[in-house]
Amino acid sequence: MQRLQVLEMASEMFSNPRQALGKTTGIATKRLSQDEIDRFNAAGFLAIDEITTPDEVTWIRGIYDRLFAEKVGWDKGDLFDFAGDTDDREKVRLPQLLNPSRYEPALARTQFRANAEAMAKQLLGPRAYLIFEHAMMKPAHGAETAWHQDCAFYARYTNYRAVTIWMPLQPVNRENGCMEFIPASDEQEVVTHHHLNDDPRVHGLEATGVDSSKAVLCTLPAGGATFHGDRTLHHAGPNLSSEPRRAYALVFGVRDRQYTLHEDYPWNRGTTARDERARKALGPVERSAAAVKEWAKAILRH
Ligand SMILES: O=C(O)CCC(=O)C(=O)O
Repeated sequence: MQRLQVLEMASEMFSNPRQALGKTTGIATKRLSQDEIDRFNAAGFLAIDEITTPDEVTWIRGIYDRLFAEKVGWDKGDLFDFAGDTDDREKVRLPQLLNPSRYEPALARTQFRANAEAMAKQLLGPRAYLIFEHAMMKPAHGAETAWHQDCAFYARYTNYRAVTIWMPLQPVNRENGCMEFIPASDEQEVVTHHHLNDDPRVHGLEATGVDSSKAVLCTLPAGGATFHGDRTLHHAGPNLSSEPRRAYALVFGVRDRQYTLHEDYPWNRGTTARDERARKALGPVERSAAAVKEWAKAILRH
């Protein structure tokens, strides 16, 4: 067992997200109450009205708009169309940017991140760390984010138990596409998903047969936050307003063998337009390291 753990840590070092996304600095100024933790544990989601200061939200928003205006990350596959399969960065309908702090390192030093990490540790335990970030900019009149579980996006042998902390940069409501969750839906395994439009080149996934009659809509002020687990079914409606809906999400995780995704599903085989660009962007050394990592995961987590 000990030997396995050592090997597993070694396999992670080939592309350690802790290094890629930097260390969280800064001191947390907010924590979840016991009542909030209990509500998250019971329902698989939570909403709070404030995770950082209004000044910081304004500052992040300036950076956010610049990163999307400059279309950073397109060649690496970090920027893509969540709802389409276009290879043309000018034709993206629902832009999503992965790991924005790679393109603006100041985002790694926010109060949002310090508070979110402290709260994630309250929910997942002291070993929780930032595994991933993303920003989804839903343009005016932009499409819905279909019902899904985040774990459906994971590749085979991923074994995180994760919490996404999603912060809107303006007030969100039913009109501009706030988040919605199905209570206790995190108690099930990954459900069947399919690519949007049944097109395997589209990144976005949709869970099939979701009964949304019990969905809870989470309206929030700018700088509020929702929290959800990687198995919680969630959705955000279309943006019917005339302003973009900006959201920035941090995903924290801990390794958990019970959460290992053993199957390669038809919808997570790495066939999207984004995957193609990401593969092309790798140099020979990175490509070999990724192959060794996949091989090590397959042996260790089988
Ligand atoms: O921002 C959105 O519309 C959806 C975000 C989402 O699904 C997530 O952060 O897991």
